[in-house]
Amino acid sequence: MKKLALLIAVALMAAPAMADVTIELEEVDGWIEISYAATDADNIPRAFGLDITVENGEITEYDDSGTQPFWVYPGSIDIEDGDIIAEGSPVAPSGDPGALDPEEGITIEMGSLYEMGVEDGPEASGLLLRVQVSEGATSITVDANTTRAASGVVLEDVSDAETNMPVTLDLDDPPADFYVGLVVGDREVTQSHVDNWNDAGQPESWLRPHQQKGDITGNNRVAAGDVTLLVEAFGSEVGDEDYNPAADLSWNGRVAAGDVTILVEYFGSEFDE
Ligand SMILES: [Ca+2]
Ligand SMILES: [Ca+2]
Repeated sequence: MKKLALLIAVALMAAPAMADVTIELEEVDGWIEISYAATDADNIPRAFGLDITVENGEITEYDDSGTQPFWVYPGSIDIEDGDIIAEGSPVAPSGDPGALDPEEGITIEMGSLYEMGVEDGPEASGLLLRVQVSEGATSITVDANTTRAASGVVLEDVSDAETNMPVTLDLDDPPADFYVGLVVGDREVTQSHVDNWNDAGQPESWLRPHQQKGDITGNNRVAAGDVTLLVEAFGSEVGDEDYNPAADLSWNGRVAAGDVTILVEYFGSEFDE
């Protein structure tokens, strides 16, 4: 009997405290995504009041497109004759009671107009908001804004959720400035470009608009010096000692015939800047 009690005690200690709602932070393509997940699909979040702070930096941009329908923003929504005429912003105005000042961070307040389970209603998990932070930021933290909600999350049954907050994501590497959809020179960055860029050690050279046209040296001309560097790296791929990402004009992780073709096409070009 004693042994069983001990086993149960050990099992209890090993099990993490069960939160009703967990908040997650993840870096995706230069953005930091703030997501949530509810444990009980029958009692999911109805509203959030969250403070987002950044260590050694600030939030420079946010984007609520394509996120879960928590888009009633009490601080800034406009309603006229029963119709929502402006959806406003998820960020509480800094003058609002309890809202963070811009130099401290941002406070978001989001609620759903609809009940769970109906069309346009929220789901048990999903994306809340994407933010970008300034270069050099070392971490980002999401915590409850207790002025708005005691625990930061109000559930469908109007109780305060148990959560895992505060949640912090360390940003050892500054957010990538080379992301899907970025246009560099004439080329739009794809996911495979981003993968190759990360594998190659995030080369600055790929952010130069003329590198993709054969300016390997970075002097705004495609000339003999570029040919020399391409020849030196020819036949190499990411991970090889002689792989030179600046010579990988096609951004495919290899310095090969395709890169020679590009360099030949632009050989002799001079660019303004
Ligand atoms: Ca050059
Ligand atoms: Ca290549």
